[in-house]
Amino acid sequence: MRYTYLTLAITIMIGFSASESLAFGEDKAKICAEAEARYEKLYGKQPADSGVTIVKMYKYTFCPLKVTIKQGESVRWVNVDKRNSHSVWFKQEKMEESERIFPDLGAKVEMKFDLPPGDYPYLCGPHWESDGMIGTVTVTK
Ligand SMILES: [Cu+2]
Repeated sequence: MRYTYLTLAITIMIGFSASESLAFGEDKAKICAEAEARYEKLYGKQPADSGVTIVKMYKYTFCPLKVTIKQGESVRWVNVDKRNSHSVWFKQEKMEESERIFPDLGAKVEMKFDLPPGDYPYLCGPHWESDGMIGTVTVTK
């Protein structure tokens, strides 16, 4: 009998955390779909320059959350929000935080990655603690 109660309790806990993370994932997917639409409205449909991957900053989210680039390529962060400013900060790499990027047309941060292959997590200075605004750039050979 005790075993049954314990199993039930564990099942409920697992069920709860699974639905929590699912809701979170769906939310981010929806935000990023909106960010895509915003970007297209602001900048049109033209493809990015070659060797440049674009990350949109929108509603406390980096979209896409993770990007993979080749060593020597660049990432351009564009704010497609309506009001908030954001930044790009590779804190773990002991790099300086970028300036705050406001949602002005053409405002961006662009960085070329000559770093060794690996995962480089980064933060938005004003929103990483409060809203979990965190992204990753993966550099490959
Ligand atoms: Cu931010």
